[in-house]
Amino acid sequence: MQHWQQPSYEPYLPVTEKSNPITRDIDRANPEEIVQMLQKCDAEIFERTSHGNPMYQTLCSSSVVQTIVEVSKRVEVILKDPEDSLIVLSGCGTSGRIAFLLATSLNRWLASHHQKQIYSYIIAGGDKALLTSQESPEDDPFLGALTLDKACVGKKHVLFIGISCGLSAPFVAGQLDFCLRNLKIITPVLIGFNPVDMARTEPIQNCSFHFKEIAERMNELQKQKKAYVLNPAVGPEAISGSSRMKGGSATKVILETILLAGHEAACNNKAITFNGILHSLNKFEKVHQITYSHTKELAALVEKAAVSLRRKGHVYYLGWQTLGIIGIIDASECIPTFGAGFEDIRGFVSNGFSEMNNKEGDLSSLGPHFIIDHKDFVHTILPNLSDNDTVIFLYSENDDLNEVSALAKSVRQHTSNLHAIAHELTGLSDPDRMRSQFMAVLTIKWPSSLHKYNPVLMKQHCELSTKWCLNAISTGAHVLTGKVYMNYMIDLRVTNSKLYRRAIHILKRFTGSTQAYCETALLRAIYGIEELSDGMSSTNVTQHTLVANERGSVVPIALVMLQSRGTIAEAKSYLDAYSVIRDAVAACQRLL
Ligand code: F1P
Repeated sequence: MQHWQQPSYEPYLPVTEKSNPITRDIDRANPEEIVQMLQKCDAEIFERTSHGNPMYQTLCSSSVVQTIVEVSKRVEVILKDPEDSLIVLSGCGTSGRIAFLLATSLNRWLASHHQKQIYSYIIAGGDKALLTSQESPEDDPFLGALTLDKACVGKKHVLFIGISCGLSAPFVAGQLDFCLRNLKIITPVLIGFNPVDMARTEPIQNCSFHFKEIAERMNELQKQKKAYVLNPAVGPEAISGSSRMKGGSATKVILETILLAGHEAACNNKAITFNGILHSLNKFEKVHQITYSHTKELAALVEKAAVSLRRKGHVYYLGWQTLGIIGIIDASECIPTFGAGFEDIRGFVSNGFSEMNNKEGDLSSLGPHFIIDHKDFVHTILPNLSDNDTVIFLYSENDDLNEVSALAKSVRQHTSNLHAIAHELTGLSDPDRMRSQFMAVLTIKWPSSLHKYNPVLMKQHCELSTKWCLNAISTGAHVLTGKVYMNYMIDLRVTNSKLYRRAIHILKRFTGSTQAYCETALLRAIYGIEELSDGMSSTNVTQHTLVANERGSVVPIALVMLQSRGTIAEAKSYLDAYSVIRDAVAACQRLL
């Protein structure tokens, strides 16, 4: 049995919030060790057995595979009769971004085959949330239901897939509740990575249900094939609670398996079978093995990115097609996860918003966070680029390699610190010509046996592989610059109720203080005052998170205050003096 599966291991936390024993000392590891730890953590996604623990099912458990078969058949039915039908993929944060990526990619594929585009995506906070973290709408079940209601107008058959890795987001709970009230039209599917017993039970404001109640009702309805719950345990995240990592990857694997099986059944008459689904999941496991067989090269990129961040330089991902979008997503998630600055890691995609193809169109007028086109990079960033910055190109053999070369040439005039992650699919291109353009190229060669020249599958594999590489680079770089304490995201932004609870847990974990004491320290840090007024302590969590959204480093400040029994100003001065949060805490403890 895995250590984290034992009932006594962090018993009060759901799997998705537990700390992973593999990465306990990640903050003391070197780049190669970091990548090896991430490799092991990600391998847990494909764990074959739950080691006799009946509490957990895994991705390859027969009950999970069977549910994937059933849901794929629903997709097949809709694709065969697309009139008045819709498949909605929805989620918050990373889950919504994965929903967006899949819905837009598959709609594009359908359009290119002159078929009706039947996919739609919903992300809490709207399209702005694709590029920036908009976590407060996640707490709003009514907004979730309303957005889904609007999407379903005029439809007679809807397959709704709601994703909440932690089985926790009120936005998704509200949508699922809406589905349960409209089962004649909508079949709801819930994807997440906790057993239903561990779904969130915290009351939702102005709401008669909580997440667990909804998940339980869906579990019951699954017997009548009216609703489905897909919730394998894939193990705790490498950085505790950071569901952008395993949660996002496992969501991608499950959804792509379902949707591809549905498409192949509808378009190529390929029957959806248990073994076929298992085979597809095994292919994704192979993607994991192939990607992480490049540990040394990946570790070298982690190191380069960390050096850039340490020198107050930047990391830029320049990608083509959806690989560029994967880059933008990875970069944008560093801000709420590590308390990173917006300029630290940034992503750009060729053709910007026309490549994104998002519902709300070009968002570039909303400000610098929404500037994502390679052309913008060339105009605004390139002139000031230096060797302190790390530039990483993301492309595959299917991209316009002349365009890749031309941009590489321009970048080389400013920095030699230019790298690439390149996907070789057929081996028909001239890799040597491309290799000479970069300081180093991490070339991932895909055996044709894996995708049999199926372009959709090839693309999905390259995307997941790129996601793993970039998650490793951005996480590793922040770990090496001291932004993680053991395996906790200590400088998280406290912008919704889930993150508020996580912040208090982190403070309890490191100080051993009581819940009430930790919450008071957190509120002092959020409001920037030593003495809380009565009104402040009693204000609701939403109010606290709105204020926290405007403040930086509230958890590190609260932690140092608790450890040193000092004031806010003293805590801030420790943190200013030490860039590594663990060092700041150690220093203030030495003085006690
Ligand atoms: C949704 C989410 C995460 C994000 C952060 C806040 O989580 O936005 O994607 O990383 O943890 O919550 P979930 O509903 O998928 O569990």
